[in-house]
Amino acid sequence: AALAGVVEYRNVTFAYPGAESPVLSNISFTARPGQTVAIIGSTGAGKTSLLSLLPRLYDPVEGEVLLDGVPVSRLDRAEITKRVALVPQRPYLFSGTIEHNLRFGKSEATDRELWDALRVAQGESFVRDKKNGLDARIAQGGTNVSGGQRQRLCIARALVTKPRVYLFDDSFSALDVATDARLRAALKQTTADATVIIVAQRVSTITEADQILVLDNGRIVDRGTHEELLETSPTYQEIVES
Ligand code: M5T
Ligand code: MG
Repeated sequence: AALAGVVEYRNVTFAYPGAESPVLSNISFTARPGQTVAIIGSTGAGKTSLLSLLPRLYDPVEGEVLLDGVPVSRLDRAEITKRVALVPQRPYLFSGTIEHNLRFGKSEATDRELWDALRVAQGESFVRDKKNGLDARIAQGGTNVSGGQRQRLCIARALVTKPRVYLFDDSFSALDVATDARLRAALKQTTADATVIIVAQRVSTITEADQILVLDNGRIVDRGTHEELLETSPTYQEIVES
């Protein structure tokens, strides 16, 4: 099971280079293939920072992040990228066709695979509606598509790489509630064997997660399922009511 996709954060503390105080303190959790782990918490809590440590955008100052039992500090980024796809909070599209944007990171994907990914990401119909389909041009920064379309193209791009681990950083926030629900249902099937870590703003996006981590000021203050947290976590209750 060398390529299973088990993610473990072990006593991770992290500060940005040059910063005095850590933005993450003593973070520990495990996410296994077939599981969805959700991270919720107020703005600035450290959710994006937490995700950034797995693909080694930064390295922890203490503790370890492990992928299939191996500290990621021993893997190079290219090796990690084959197994881990991060859909960033501000998804990036570059100047080129939709096809170029989708193939970024996996140039050998077939057209069939691109359309399959678009279908799951709920992006099939708007690409079909474009006169040139996959050949339609995207402007630098994706300024000629809506925020929700941009998110869906970036989710499709991640699906095309068929990773073992998906990191979704607030990837559903620009979608209306119905599209969000359809996308998550389709994703659930497609990513059934993968490890999914998802940062969300809306509680409705994560009620079915196997484990929810409540992040506050860089610390995991509570963890459990939605039902458990409703009973035990005042911080979670506040988020639900907000
Ligand atoms: C946590 C600081 C940020 C905040 C804390 C990305 C980034 C963040 N920070 C930096 O100093 N440099 C950086 O490059 O770290 O920020 P976060 O992890 O982005 O928080 P979040 O994702 O929970 O917030 P949000 O608004 O996306 O819900 O003090 O200044
Ligand atoms: Mg963030």
